[in-house]
Amino acid sequence: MQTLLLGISVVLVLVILFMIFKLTTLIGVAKGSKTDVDAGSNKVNASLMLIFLIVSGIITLWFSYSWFGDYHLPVASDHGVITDKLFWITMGITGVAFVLTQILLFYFAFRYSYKKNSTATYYPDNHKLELVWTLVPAVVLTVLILYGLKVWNNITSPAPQEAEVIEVMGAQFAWRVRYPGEDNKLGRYDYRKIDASNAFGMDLSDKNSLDDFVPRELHLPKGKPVLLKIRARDVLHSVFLPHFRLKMDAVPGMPTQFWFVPSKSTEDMRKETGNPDFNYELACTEICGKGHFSMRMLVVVDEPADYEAWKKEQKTWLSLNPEYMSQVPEELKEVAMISSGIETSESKDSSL
Ligand SMILES: [Cu+2]
Repeated sequence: MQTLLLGISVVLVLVILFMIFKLTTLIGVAKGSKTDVDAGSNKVNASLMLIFLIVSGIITLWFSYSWFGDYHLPVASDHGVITDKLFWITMGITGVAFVLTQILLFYFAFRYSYKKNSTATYYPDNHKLELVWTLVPAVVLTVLILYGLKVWNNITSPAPQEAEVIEVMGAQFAWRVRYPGEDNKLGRYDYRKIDASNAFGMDLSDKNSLDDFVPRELHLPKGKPVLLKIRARDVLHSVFLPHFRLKMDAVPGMPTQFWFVPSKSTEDMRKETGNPDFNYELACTEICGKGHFSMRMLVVVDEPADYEAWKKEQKTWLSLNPEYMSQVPEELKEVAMISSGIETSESKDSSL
């Protein structure tokens, strides 16, 4: 509070000094003893423009260089290489235009600041010049947009048939993932079935739900296409897998999807980064409420054989929540026992 008051008083003192300066200048003009209005402050402003250009230029270059690794993560997916290329081409073209225009903007403010007796040249228009600065950006932007569209169509094309299908669901405040189990088919869901244990609202009257499993980590196979089926249970969330250059909103009532091929396992990445503790993560990039920061899930990319072995180890959701057998229709009960891996009363009897 004290610091705030001190800050406010400093600002007020500066404002008062500025007003006194202005007032004396105006009195000078009124008396006729001063005709050179504001020449001093004009010079100060002109020099400040140049100082701002140089200082902010140095800070930007230094920051971009020394923090490069923090905002440009190593890429770990096939399409990520293509989107990175698009990003850097766009950054190169717009970056050069930005730097040139900023240098001219601040330099001109300095160079052409008010000077006594200097008058501006009368130069109303130049058709050739206007044509050039309209056509060149138009052509460059059209090429960039067409290239971007091509890349977007490529990465959002339908997933290959053999893709691993995994459901990702955002809910305040955690990600949950569901795998289709041995049948490779995710079961139906119904929001009316959601309760404390059945977070996905899995519909157990669907045969395909019986062997679905819900692990705590997102495992992905290296070198195989993966199709993420994305949905949200309450508010907007956004699936963000930065190393895979993947970002897709999770929208309540409107499932979205994204397919990609992870190209480096967690082990590969630990070697590449030289960090033995490296882990991929799934984050949320939609401010979805108070606990938004905690929406983080560990992602593990396995070699294909390890991935299959991990899948085999997973227990089905139904076997971990056997009380939900009551929701399974009579004709599916036996199938449910077998496909979910629940011990039947007969198998228990025979083991006695
Ligand atoms: Cu979220």
